Amino acid sequence: MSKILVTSALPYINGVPHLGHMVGCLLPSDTYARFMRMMGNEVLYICGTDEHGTTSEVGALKAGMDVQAYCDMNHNRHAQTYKDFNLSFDFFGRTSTEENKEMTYHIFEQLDKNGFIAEKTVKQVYSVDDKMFLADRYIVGTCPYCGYDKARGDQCENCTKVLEPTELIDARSAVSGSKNLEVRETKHLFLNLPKIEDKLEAWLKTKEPFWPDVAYTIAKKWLKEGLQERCITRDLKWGFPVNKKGYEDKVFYVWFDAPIGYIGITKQWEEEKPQERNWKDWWLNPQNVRHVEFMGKDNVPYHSITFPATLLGTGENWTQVDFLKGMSYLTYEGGKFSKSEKRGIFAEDAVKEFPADYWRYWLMSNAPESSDSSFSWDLFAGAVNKDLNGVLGNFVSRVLKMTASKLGDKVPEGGENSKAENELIDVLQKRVNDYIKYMEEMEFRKALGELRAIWVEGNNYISAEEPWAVIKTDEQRAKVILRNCINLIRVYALLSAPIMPETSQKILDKLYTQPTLIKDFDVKKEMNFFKGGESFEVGDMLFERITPERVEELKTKYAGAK
Ligand code: B3M
Ligand code: ZN
Repeated sequence: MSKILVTSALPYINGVPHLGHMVGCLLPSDTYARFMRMMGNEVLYICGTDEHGTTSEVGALKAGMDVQAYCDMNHNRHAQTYKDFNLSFDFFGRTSTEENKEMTYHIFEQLDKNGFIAEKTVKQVYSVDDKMFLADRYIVGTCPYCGYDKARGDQCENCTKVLEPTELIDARSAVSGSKNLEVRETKHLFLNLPKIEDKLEAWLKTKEPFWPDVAYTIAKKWLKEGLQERCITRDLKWGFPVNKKGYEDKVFYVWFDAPIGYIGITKQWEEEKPQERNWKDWWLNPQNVRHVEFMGKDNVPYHSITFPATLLGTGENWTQVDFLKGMSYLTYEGGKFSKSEKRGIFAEDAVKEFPADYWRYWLMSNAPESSDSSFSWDLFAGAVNKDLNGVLGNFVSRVLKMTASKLGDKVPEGGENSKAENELIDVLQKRVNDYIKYMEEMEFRKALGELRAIWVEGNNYISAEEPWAVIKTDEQRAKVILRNCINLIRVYALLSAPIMPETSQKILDKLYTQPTLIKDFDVKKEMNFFKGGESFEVGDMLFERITPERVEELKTKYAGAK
């Protein structure tokens, strides 16, 4: 048994997660954590809300709330949504805690002591009326290139030109609209990445054979372009006050303390049961822990360069990322999800429309792994109707109903497997091996393709063997077929568990049996689990069809303001 530390990128507290966030890191990490537990590993699965930064301050201001209260409220909202999606975190914490503050202070002190912190004076826009320095994107004005009047200080959304805030015409604060802006000098602390570059490159080399292309290419590109010093402090009130003389009125930059948050959150987890848990077993134990990180691809540079460099700079023996799974984006009906335009379906509404497993299945089958993928209601309904209802659901209900009505509510006994069963077992074993291999490699689309194919094998088997016809002339043979089908249903439930945990449990309940590990999965043995005589119940259908009328309704409902 090995120790596997699974982390999902920490969602920003002020955003409402949409399907893209769900499939970008949360669902793949959950699927992997569940799968690895079922393979008999000791898994620690950590996530939480990323709470610092200007966006929280501005969000709270707009909501007319105190920042802490605003974060408390939004943290609970995130936690509830993830619970509704059945994410199996061992702990869902927060980055704004005392635990994370201590961790951030410690790491900063080590970096400073080892000479990796530089001090610099920079020029920045100050809003006199808001009494704060403004981050580039909180300055708006007219784009000097295209004349768009809502261009942000970092980029014009209209013509995509990258801007300096000082280039904007008629610049004003996005917080209050005030034009009373000045350029002021302010001192900041920088992480001296060029000084850690050699160490970082050497470390990255040790990861090369294991890292997926996306992550490795992005990290290499950054190194090739040469690393620059990165500012790790901000002139804000909301955040951890900097623990260095002369900087007490500043706070750490959100991207400095957010990844440290993985560790801080693990400390929170320890504090729930200090006798049993120790954060150091996970974070200061690189020889015995495999750390797998999930994130959207825009987060890759921070996790492959900045954060590893931060940990390397401490000179301490931290557990570093061993495998980094970066995901591309999901679009909504070919366009962007937009909260302000109410376009696209957000996670908290999604689970009100359909059970979590429908989403989990669709999103993982269509995970944007090598390139972006698009959500559409037609595709979603198609997969639910065809794969879930038509193949899996139909097989389960057909087999159990037929057995109950023709032979009673016990697994049929007696008789021996014939060539057809032996062939089925061989085919399934190959597919199961591939499924397990793809899941281990986090090739989710391929894994789900195999899972679907495994379901289809059952349908092919029952169609070819026709127990409903055979029973008229050879009841014993029909019993063998149906017993195999019932065993197959259990196999389906076990293999589907990481993706559809609720459905899996429902199926096992119908068979009055418990979940088990799937390590060294021997199909022949598993197909002989029910030997005959065990009880089962037909119960309800597992899935509901989505009608074309419903699809049209949903399209309209989530199309957004036109
Ligand atoms: N909150 C960005 C994001 O949600 C950021 C991730 C932090 S991971 C340490 O995409
Ligand atoms: Zn422009």
